[in-house]
Amino acid sequence: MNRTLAILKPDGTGRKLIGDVISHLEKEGFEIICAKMVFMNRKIAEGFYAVHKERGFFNNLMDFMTSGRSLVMVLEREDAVNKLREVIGATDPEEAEEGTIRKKYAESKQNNIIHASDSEENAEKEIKFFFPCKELIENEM
Ligand code: 3AN
Repeated sequence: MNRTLAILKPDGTGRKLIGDVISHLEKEGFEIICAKMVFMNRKIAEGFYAVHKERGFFNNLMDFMTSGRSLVMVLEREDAVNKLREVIGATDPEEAEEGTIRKKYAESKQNNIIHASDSEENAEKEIKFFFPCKELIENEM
């Protein structure tokens, strides 16, 4: 078992897709370990997407990520990082495979509904970014 971070972005929450997306993830065998609604301010969005700071789309991405609430989730299953990337599909919904979350729901490369960590290392960093405290070690409590 391992864990990864998913974020249902403001386009997903705004379009009332929370239930559909969670249901899709549960059917794919993911368990929700931790979840919270976050209305990101600029500082949080910039911190989370710091690796993209030099990219041309960064400012638009910041406007988008601070435009509404996001649902931030820690998900668990076997091979969680790779499996979640597979289940969400390619960054550009037009290139995403049939049946993936982005293919089903996303409108554009920017408004692509959902984020998923792209490596084990980033999953660990991203989980700590949004859930820095002990709430995740529920089994040890
Ligand atoms: P992914 O989310 O598939 O890992 P990244 O990490 O390359 O994709 O990009 C992070 C986010 O930046 C994407 N989810 C998307 O919202 C936005 N993004 C990426 N590439 C573009 C682009 N060419 N134009 C607009 N937004 C983009």
